[in-house]
Amino acid sequence: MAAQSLLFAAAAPLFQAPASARPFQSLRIVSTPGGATAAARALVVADATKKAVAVLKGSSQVEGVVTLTQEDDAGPTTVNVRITGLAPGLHGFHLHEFGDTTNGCISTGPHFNPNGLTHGAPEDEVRHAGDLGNIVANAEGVAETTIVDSQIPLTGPNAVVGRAFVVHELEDDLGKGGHELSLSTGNAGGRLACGVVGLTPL
Ligand SMILES: [Cu+2]
Ligand SMILES: [Zn+2]
Repeated sequence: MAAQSLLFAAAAPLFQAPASARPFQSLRIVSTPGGATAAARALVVADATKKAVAVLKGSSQVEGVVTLTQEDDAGPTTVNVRITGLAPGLHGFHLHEFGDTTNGCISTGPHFNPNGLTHGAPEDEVRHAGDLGNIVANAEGVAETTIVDSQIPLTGPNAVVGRAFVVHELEDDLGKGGHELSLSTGNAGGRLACGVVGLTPL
C-alpha cells in the first residue's frame, strides 16, 4: 500500500491529485528518506551568520565600536553602534567606500555608492548604499543605537567588509538641505572618527 502511494505521488502532476488521494500523506512518504532533512541542513550552511566589527578613532576624542551581524545572505544587516565623545545632537553616520585611513578619515573616500545614485536618507529609494542617516548623541556625548539596513551586506558583490564607517561633525541633511553638498554628502561637515569593517568571530 505504501509503495502504491509512492508511485502515485511521483506520477501525479503537482497540485492536481484528487482530494481522496490524501496528498499530504503521499508527500510525507516521498520525503521521508532524509530528503527534507538534507535540504534543511544545506539551507543552514548557505545562511551561516556573518559578523563584523569596526573600531572608530580619529583626531578628536571621539571613538566608538560598531558591530554588524547578517543572519542570512539575502537578509538585512543589523548594525549596533556605540560612539562616545560627541557633541550632543545629530551626527551624520555613513559607510564610506574605502577601508583606507592612511591620511586619516579623509582617505576613506566618498559614501559607498555601488549603484551610482545621489545622497539620501536610509529610507529613500534614491540613496547611497552607505547612507545610514544620523545618530543622536545624548547630553553626555554618547550615541547608542541599532540600525537595520538591507544595503550593507557582509557577503556578495556589495559586501562592506574592508570599507569604513565615518561619524561626522554635523547633522546629515539627508539630501534635502538645498546646500551644494546636500546631494553628495548631506553637508554633514568634518569627519570626527572612522573605522574599517573587518570580520570577527560570532
Ligand atoms: Cu560620511
Ligand atoms: Zn551619501
